[in-house]
Amino acid sequence: MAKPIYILNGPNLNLLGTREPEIYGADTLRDIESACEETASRAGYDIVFKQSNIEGELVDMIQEARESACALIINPAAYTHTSVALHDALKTLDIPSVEIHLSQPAKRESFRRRSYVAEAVTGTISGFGANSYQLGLQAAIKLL
Ligand code: CA2
Repeated sequence: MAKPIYILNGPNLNLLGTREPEIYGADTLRDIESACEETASRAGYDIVFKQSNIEGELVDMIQEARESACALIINPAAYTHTSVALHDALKTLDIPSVEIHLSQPAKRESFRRRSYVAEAVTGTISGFGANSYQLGLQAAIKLL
């Protein structure tokens, strides 16, 4: 049995579907998880889908993925723009890794233009709403 694909979500993404639908869409994180489960299962993979508001917990999840995952997808949310800890953890991975964003940070405030994560992952997908998760998953699966 193949190892699962880890899909990690950073701070405030547990609030998806409740506020700012014009930026982040109307889907809840649970809706996104279900769609990812379906896409992954069609390709023969299981997923482990997690969310945390705590930077250190996300570091622990990435470290767990080193042993337990075949690929990692991450929406680091606001930590994208601040976290050397996530950058360092992601750099230790020997599996495909994809940074994803619902919105297109490059079109937003200037502080969102810097990603500490982009330099540590295989590739980035952003700006497609909830579909960014599907595209990220497909990109990772292609690499497996
Ligand atoms: O577009 C994305 O996916 C982001 O990672 C979302 C982050 C933001 O800091 C990044 O620049 C881009 C914010 C996630 C906050 O999610 C909320 C969801 C509903 C209501 C309020 C916040």
